[in-house]
Amino acid sequence: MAERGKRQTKVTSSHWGAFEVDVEGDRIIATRPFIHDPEPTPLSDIIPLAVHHRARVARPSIRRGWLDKRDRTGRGTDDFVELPWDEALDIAAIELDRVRKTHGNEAIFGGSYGWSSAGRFHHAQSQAHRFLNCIGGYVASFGSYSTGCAQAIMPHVFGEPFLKLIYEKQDSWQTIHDHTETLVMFGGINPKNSQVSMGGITEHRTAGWFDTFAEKGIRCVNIGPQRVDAPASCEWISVRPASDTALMLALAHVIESEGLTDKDFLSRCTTGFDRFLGYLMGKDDGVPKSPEWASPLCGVEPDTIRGLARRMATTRTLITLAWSLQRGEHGEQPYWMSAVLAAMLGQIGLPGGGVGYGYGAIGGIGKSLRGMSGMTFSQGKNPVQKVIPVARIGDMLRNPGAHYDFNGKREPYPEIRLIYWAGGNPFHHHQDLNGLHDAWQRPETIIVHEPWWTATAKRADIVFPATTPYEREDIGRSNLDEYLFYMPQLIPPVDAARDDYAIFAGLAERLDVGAVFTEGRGTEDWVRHLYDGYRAQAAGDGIEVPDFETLKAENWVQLPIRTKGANRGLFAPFREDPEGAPLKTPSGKIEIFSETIDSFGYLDCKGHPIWLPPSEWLGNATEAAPLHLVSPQPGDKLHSQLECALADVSGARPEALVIHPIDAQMRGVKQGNLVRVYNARGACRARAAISEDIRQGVVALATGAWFGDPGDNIDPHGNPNVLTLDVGTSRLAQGCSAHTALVDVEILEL
Ligand SMILES: Nc1nc2c(c(=O)[nH]1)N[C@H]1C(S)=C(S)[C@@H](COP(=O)(O)OP(=O)(O)OC[C@H]3O[C@@H](n4cnc5c(=O)[nH]c(N)nc54)[C@H](O)[C@@H]3O)O[C@H]1N2
Ligand SMILES: Nc1nc2c(c(=O)[nH]1)N[C@H]1C(S)=C(S)[C@@H](COP(=O)(O)OP(=O)(O)OC[C@H]3O[C@@H](n4cnc5c(=O)[nH]c(N)nc54)[C@H](O)[C@@H]3O)O[C@H]1N2
Ligand SMILES: [Mo]
Repeated sequence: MAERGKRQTKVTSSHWGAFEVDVEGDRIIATRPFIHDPEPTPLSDIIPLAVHHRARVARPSIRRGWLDKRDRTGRGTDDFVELPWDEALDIAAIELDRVRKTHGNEAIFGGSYGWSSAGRFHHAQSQAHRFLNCIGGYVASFGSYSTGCAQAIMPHVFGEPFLKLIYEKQDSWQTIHDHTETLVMFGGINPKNSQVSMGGITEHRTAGWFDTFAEKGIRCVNIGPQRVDAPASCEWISVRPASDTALMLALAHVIESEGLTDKDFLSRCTTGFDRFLGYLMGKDDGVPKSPEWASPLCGVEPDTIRGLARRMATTRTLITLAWSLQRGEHGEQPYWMSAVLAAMLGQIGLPGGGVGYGYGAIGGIGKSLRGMSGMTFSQGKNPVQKVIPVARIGDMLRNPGAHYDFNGKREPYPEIRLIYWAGGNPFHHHQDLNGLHDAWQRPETIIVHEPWWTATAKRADIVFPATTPYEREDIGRSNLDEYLFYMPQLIPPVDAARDDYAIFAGLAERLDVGAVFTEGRGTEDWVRHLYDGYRAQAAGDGIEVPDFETLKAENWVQLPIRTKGANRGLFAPFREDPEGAPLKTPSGKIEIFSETIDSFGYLDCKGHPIWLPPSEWLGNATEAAPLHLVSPQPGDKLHSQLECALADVSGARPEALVIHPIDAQMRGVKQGNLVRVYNARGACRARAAISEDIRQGVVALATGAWFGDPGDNIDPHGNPNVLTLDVGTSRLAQGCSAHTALVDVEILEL
């Protein structure tokens, strides 16, 4: 920690990369890019303002109505009473004890989804899970908002957990550079999103790779509603959101009709093509899925589809999908269909060919690194078996006891009395926030740890102020990064903030499980303990990492794990010998038809991929809601993090709404005008950003603006989740449907 008045500089890590921090006394005064980052991001620039911002939660705070009479109705409107730590912890511990003794631990929801901050020990969600496990368990959540749908569907197709597939088994950038001739990117590959990677990303390189692709003449085609989803050197095929499956079917139809299907690959490495073929060619339903059929659905000319299909079949082609495609109703279909299309091209398992997911989503994907053992804080075992799909929280709160389908199972929702959240902002990340606000009134108690007064903290009953990473020591390390950081404590905790660990240790002690939770270790002991375990495992892997003291002194080291980039992936051995190296699917092959999924009998996810329009898209746009809203990740921050300080910057809020010139003109909207974006679920303010880089009929509003207060009939800062639809992607995956929403826009003020 810095001495008062003395300036010092250290490096720390974050989900968006490493950066230097200047500290003077108790304050962070500036940040600068890390010297070894070729494409540093500006995301850290706001940290000095955010860390010392007036929106920090200063002291433990309890909502007055809850404190006085356990009232549930004032969430988000009541004021808070600040209490000393001991008193607030006593109250929370007594409440946790009451709920578990009266209703059982199945009444506690502790999914606690969210990115919180980088750092291996102070990972808020892991801390929360470990604590709740120590006191008898909690209802957990499955999957993520990022890839929840893919996590359910793709194991049926490829037989591997989706996360394993994308983090360990995909071609590296180097392999793509060396072998790919045509890169077909559904939803683009955007350096803007590659700024972040969970756990850290030190060398940003996505834009640089695209420069080398352009130099080499690799044809890169961005297929989606926004030109800016890929670097400027790429071609753009503008499509309607949610129509990718129709377009992929048409590509498949051309390939099959023109005799370009790799029948040998299909027969050796896949199962069920014959059952899919009847649907594709229209033998089953009388509707051939031809370019002429797809064109009015996706908005792409038949000739463009034909030309692309031929090119894909005659060059080494890698199909990539943004994760956004599965973050919409029926998101299972484009994901599954992309695998079928790639299988028909017969290039799965060849370097630079086949299909890959999320190259532009997370900066770490595609790096050429040797796998290494992780460094994780043990969460213990959860005695409660109940797990809900992560994005079904609103449903769960609204419908206790009601049955829901999920991946072949049918289960009742638990009745939740207490919600515990540390490290996430559901009033940023969930869909239909007005609906969530109503559902949120049902539980008896809501406990939140937060550094800032987010919309979620404001809607809690008990708020514990948490430290930020700059106020505690930790280790920074991600499996997708080749650097290792000692993250020093740079400043003392702001106001009365405590580490999540210390807060949970205080509660655990009061609930008589203090020693179980802490194992007798303080923070420093834990950090060393985790590090020593990691170092020993690394030695076992033949990788030398410095001892703790050396790392601490050096602040960061580059690990010797970079590989030449020849990543042969999961599918190379399988393609060579499908019998000898089978996939872990029931058939051992890529499942174009899945008997398992078929046996579930779901109408919204059948035995093979099909075209299923979502409930809101341009194909059924109405006069009241004629525009499709996509809500991508923000370029200036990570989700809703540090937003309080960004919002102070003059002109920065409300958030920008990207709108096509014709759509703007039809509404009399000019560049920079304040607009109201609305539908039947809600309304928000936004600032018009008129651009030809978006398809006509589509508007884009990035996520992350802080959701306003209850009673606002218009969300002031521009949070798209007042407009989005809170339905599962299907009964199979129940992922979130954030990109499914029709809206209208009107001018608010001239
Ligand atoms: N419309 C729409 N909605 C979306 C998406 C979309 O594409 N469109 N994307 C979805 C996706 S993919 C995701 S991943 C989610 C992201 O949703 P979240 O992960 O919930 O978003 P964050 O803003 O990162 O929330 C993290 C919170 O943790 C707090 N925090 C940071 N460090 C600490 C700490 O050490 N301790 C504690 N206790 N708290 C800490 C931060 O202040 C912040 O409030 O949003 C989803 N929502
Ligand atoms: N700077 C920054 N980077 C981030 C994050 C952040 O908050 N800030 N969040 C990170 C997280 S948690 C995640 S999960 C990833 C998400 O990564 P992605 O899911 O890949 O990213 P999105 O920004 O949701 O969407 C990318 C683009 O997809 C397009 N799109 C939307 N719907 C469709 C569709 O139906 N079809 C097609 N073809 N295109 C469509 C939109 O134009 C959008 O701009 O990003 C990560 N990267
Ligand atoms: Mo995400």
